[in-house]
Amino acid sequence: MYTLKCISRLPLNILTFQPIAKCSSKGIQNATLQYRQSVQNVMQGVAYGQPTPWTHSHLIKDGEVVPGIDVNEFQARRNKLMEKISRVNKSCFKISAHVVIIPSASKVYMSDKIPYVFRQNTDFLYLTGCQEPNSILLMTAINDNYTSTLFMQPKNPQIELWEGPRTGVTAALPFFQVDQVFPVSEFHSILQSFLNAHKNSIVWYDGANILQAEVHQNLQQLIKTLNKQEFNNPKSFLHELRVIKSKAEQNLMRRSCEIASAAISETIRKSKIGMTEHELFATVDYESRMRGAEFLAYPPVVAGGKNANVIHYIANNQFVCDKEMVLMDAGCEYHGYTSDITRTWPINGTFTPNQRILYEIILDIQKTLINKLKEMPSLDIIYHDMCRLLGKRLQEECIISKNLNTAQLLEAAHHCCPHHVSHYLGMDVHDTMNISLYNPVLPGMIITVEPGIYLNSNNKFVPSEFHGLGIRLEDNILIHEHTPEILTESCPKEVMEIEILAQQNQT
Ligand SMILES: [Mn+2]
Repeated sequence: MYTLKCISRLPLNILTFQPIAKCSSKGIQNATLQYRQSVQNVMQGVAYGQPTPWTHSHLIKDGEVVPGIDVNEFQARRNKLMEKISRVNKSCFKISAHVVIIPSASKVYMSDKIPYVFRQNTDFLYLTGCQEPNSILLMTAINDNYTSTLFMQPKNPQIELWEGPRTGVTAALPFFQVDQVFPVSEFHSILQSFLNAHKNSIVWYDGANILQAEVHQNLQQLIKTLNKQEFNNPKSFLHELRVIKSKAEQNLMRRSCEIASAAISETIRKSKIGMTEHELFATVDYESRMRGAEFLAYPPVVAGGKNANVIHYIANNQFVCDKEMVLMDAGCEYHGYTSDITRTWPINGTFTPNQRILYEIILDIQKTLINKLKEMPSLDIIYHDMCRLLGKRLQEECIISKNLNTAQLLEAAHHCCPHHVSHYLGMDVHDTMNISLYNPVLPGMIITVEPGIYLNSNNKFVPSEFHGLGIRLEDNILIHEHTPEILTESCPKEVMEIEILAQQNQT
């Protein structure tokens, strides 16, 4: 059992850094029972740096480290990562010791003492559930023995008076159920001891992504003294784990998608001629938070009229006039899991004939692509299908010339929709970017399907009467063996549904 006394004994082990516990799955189960009891008995009086079951029972259940995710799941994730890393390199290099370093994010300030909203480094959060800045996770593998060590900012009444409680070193051990916890000030010497004891070990650290400047500098110094050229990046292994969502993650994603679907529906219902993009932004933000989302997952695109031709339009400061459409790309973050939806609707509640022709083309293409997911294609195949279908449908409606050959038609389609049609979705909006778009989709993956059309005044392929129109439809899909599950199904997109909804608040 992990108790306070256990920590005070630990320094005896530091220098050789022998693993003090091996995380077998049976060990995890036994430890979990003890963990829950010990955490409850010992730690209820401690102020934590994040919600706990006994301080925020409306958010987080007994046995969970963050809302919806059990402490076992975090242990299993760490073990799986270390298994992957040791297995691959055992066969390649015959090296038996590995050390993986994952820093947390640090606070970022917009001006003097005014922080941006803190967002934890996703990989660190995925492996620990720890929400605190300036912490570090260090994992080691010696043969088949794995250890996880957290380095936490120590308790400090003076700082905590201003910034709120820190979990601290003592409470972190039973709460996060890692093997060891030390103050962050000891990170460097403990790492050094490990590397001295295991001279041929491989150091895994994402040197391209500087999260804590001081830690990064120290690590670079260290790698030089070890005569190693560079770090090995653990990101691809982590993304291989993260791209497949567990049942707990699927449930959180379902809820994130439900919230954003309801918030966007409600925004369409409240919209009317003469509203500003800013007011529509405020509405979707409000409706998301009121349903339990922490915040919007990204600055939303709220584009009236021809502003929709700018793919990443986020100025959101213009009026939306009669006969214009609104393109809204918005999603929320719910307990660390994001949704990413786009809907386009006529601000006055009725599509013009040209708007409707284009809308129906995009809707049809989107449904075809979603249906195709049954065949478990790669996202790249879905993209090429979109380009092909877009060109074909625009020709059928006599919007693009029928005289174009196949290559010219694809070029025209690419001109009308210059972005990809899909990305992985999860804790990050553009999730697991190290996973190739050429891989076939697998059960447990969550992806977006988002065909669009943007006809700016430079577009020579289409008649000028279509210029200024911009439409995108985006849904979030959980891949299953036979039938894809549309997590954003409750957000309307049929022409009739959209028109009825958008007509409700017109005066
Ligand atoms: Mn998207």
